[in-house]
Amino acid sequence: MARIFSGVQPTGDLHLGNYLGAIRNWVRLQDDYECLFCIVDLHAITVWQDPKELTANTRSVAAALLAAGVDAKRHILFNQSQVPGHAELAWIFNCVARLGWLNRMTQFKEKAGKNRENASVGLYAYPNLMAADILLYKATHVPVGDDQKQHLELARDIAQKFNNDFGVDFFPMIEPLIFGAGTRVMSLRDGKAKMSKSEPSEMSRINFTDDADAIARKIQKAKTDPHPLPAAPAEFKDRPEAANLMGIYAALADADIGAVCQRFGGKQFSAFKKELAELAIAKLTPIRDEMVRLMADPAHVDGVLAAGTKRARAIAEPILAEVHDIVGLLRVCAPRKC
Ligand code: AQP
Repeated sequence: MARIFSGVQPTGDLHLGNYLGAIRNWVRLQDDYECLFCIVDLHAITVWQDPKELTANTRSVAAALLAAGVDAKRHILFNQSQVPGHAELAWIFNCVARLGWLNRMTQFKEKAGKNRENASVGLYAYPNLMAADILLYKATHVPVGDDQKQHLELARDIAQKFNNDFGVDFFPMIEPLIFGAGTRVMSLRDGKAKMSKSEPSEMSRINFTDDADAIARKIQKAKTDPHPLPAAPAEFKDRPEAANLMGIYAALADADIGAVCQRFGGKQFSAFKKELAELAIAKLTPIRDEMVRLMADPAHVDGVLAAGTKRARAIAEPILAEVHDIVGLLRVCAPRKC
């Protein structure tokens, strides 16, 4: 079975964008791939995280993933910092990747903003850590959203350069798994901005933790435009909010966007929002209820992560030991636990 590595940052509550763009697809991949699902806490700290919140978010993201259908018995669920091999391989990749490659990364430019001098070195080197996440397990497939495509290309370049530099055929070429509908969910307050955990307005996103009332309220208050709904996707131009809400409906209903436009085209937003809210509540509240149940037992969630960590380390250790040998790092002690 081909191996998949997927990551999510514990930077806040998971939201509908994470669900439709990533997690729902991860769950669907579980029958066809051997999966490593990683809560990437080392990536999270590339921007400031309150330590207590980071710990709490790591647990709640684990609970959310389990509630959404991640099967931690068949697959591996763990948090990145517990497998030190990630940071170690990332350092080796810091020495393989070229500055010019990182300088081209658009996400760094977006996240660092105008005050680039004040961004952390970790934020700049983030793509090298992402390459290490994947290659530490010799994963061959990575489910990615549009926003991560450039980082994945870089991971491929790093694998290739490592193999060339050391004259080995060690790291596999990574293939992206790109999904269709629902890959990019936008803010409920601004159809041009991505739905995001770190956006200050709670009204911009539907969280996994939202109950039925909160979901209905957020959809009811979602930004719209004054026109009736488009009857075809071709009419989405200059109507980002309509495109977003109808796209969310299509993704939640597993329906074709054209069919959704045909059904609601010409109707008012108010009637459509009612149906969208009902659908979102039907799909999301069972996940929320299960998440609440899991969060009431943090020791159980920690236990799941501990078991996953053990299994992740068991895969990573021999791969990292081979990397040491290839690079020529003298091993004078018995292979240590990574
Ligand atoms: N709005 C979105 N639409 C579709 N997919 C999304 N993802 C995130 N937001 C959307 C996908 O979810 C996976 C995990 O993302 P992440 O938490 O690791 O990082 P992110 O993309 O930076 O997510 P956020 O919510 O925007 O977090 P912050 O605010 O902390 O930066 C990824 O596969 C991502 O594509």
